Amino acid sequence: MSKSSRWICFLFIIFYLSPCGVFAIDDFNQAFPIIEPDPGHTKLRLSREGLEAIRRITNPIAAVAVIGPYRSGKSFLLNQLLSLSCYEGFGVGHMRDTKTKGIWVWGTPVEMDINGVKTSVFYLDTEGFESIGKSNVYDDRIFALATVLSSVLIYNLPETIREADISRLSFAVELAEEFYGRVKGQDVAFEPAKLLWLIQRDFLQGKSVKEMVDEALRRVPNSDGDKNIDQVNQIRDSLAIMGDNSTAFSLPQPHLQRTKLCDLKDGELDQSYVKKREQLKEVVKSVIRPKIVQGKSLNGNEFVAFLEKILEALNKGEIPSTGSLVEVFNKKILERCLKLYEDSMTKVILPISEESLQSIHESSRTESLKSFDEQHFGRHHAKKSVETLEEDVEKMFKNFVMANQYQSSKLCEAQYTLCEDKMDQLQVLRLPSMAKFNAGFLLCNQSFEKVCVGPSKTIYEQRMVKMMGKSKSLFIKEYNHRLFNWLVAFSLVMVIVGRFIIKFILLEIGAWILFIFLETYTRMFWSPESLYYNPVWHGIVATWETLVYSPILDLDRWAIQIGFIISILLIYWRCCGRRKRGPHGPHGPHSLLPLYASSSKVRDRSE
Ligand SMILES: Nc1nc2c(ncn2[C@@H]2O[C@H](COP(=O)(O)OP(=O)(O)O)[C@@H](O)[C@H]2O)c(=O)[nH]1
Ligand SMILES: [Mg+2]
Repeated sequence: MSKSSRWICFLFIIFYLSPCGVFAIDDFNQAFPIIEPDPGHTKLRLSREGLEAIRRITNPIAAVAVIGPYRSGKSFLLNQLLSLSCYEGFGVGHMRDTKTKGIWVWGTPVEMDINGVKTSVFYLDTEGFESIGKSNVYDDRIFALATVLSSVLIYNLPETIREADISRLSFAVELAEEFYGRVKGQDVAFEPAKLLWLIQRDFLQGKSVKEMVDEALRRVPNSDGDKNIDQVNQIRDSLAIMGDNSTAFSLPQPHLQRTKLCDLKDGELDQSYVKKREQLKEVVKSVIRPKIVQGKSLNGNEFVAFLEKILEALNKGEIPSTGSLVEVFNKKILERCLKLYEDSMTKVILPISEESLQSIHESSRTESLKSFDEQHFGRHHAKKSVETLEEDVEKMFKNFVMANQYQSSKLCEAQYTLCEDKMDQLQVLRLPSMAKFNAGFLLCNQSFEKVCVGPSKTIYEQRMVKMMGKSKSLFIKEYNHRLFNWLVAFSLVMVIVGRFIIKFILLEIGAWILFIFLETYTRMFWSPESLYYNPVWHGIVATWETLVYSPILDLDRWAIQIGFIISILLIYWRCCGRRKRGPHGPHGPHSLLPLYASSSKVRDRSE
């Protein structure tokens, strides 16, 4: 980096850190812009200086905004209300080139005690309408913003009320219709501005200003069904309904010499004007209330945040619409209601059946929509917010459905694997038992029915049926075969036991019979399968089943232990049984079993 560029950087940083770089305002006794037009002069943007002036306020804030046609004396009137000369206050038309652009605020609020609440009242000046070269939408935006921000909206009219003025107020009407009447002491209340018709000149022609307003607001006959007249009539109706929310007031001419007004002191102005102006101040004071948004008054920072929100909504669409404002106000309520839905859904322990989830979703959704209905802003324009809530709820529900599906398949898969393992275990039983297999099969089925719930159940049920069916047919196929082998082995073992160990001839004979039956039968009929249809085989199977598996004894499990105990008993019987018999000699107590005669003979000989 070159030396000179380093210097430039340094100066740049110093400039930004200096007080003027961070907008330190020393004197708040001046007018500041808060809203400016963007270069295209269609949308609005915030102006930092004015916001600084508002931010520092800690009291509840109220605002008085003056709207009306361009050069209708708005700035002059505001100066009069603030007891400021044209040279100190808002720039008055004829003396300065720059006319008010956007919305301006007088930096020092007027402190008022409103029902015991110390309130800071800001005065807002607006750019007038009916000026050339700008889109109407721009005027509407400024108008809408002033309507929303203020607690008292002074509609400054140099002449009588015209149709154009009434239709211009359609936004205020819409707003009032949307937000008015929802002020039920809930934390969602939003009070629309009080409208003050201010007729500046003596156009009353003998009527009182109230009469004039009433007349202006009376429906005009529309026999031709002109759409425009119809629309204005509707606004008239609505404005008339808002009756108690609007006041009418008239001000006479301050002085005949229009251009010299700024140089005249109070004493030089028309005294009836001065008197009426003071009355107007009192009227404003009597109707003004701190701005209440969602149940609470706003301090400086909150007021600025509110302003930002409104501006964003008004700049959003092509035209400033009540709908977009309603959306802004409903945003928080919407979030709350969505949370309500979410909370009641997260209470559900997943997985559950699809029908149950659906019905919980429906009741939670209804509850959430009901709560929104009780709290929301907007009588006619809340539809969009309701749609958004419905969409969000549906989106959230989809996530729950997916989570349910995932949990369900996780659980069913685990249970399926468990059953599959169990079935595999039952396949390789040491002592094949149909009863044990069936019991395991049943248990598996039952626990699957109990554990596997949710949307994956059907598909896993099908897999289970298939797997279990396969496993069962495999088991049956193997069962007879293994039992046959087992019985052959068993008969041979019994032959040995009967002959050499317990030496019980009946056992040996029985074992031989069994062995011969098994072997000859299969040899005679060439296949062991034919044996399995034989009733004798069925008898054998029944006996085997009773022996091998019963609710009391599972031989497959205890076979080794039982075999071990029997062996011990046999060995004991063989050794100790003989010794005991020894002293009695040949005449000792005889065994109850028909033993082999040879063993006693051998003993005789040795004796
Ligand atoms: N005759 C008359 N002139 C006024 C009145 N109020 C303001 N003026 C003059 O009208 C011109 C425009 O006033 P200004 O306050 O700048 O109007 P704004 O554009 O609505 O803010 C100035 O020359 C004022 O002196 C009034 O009540 N009567
Ligand atoms: Mg002005």
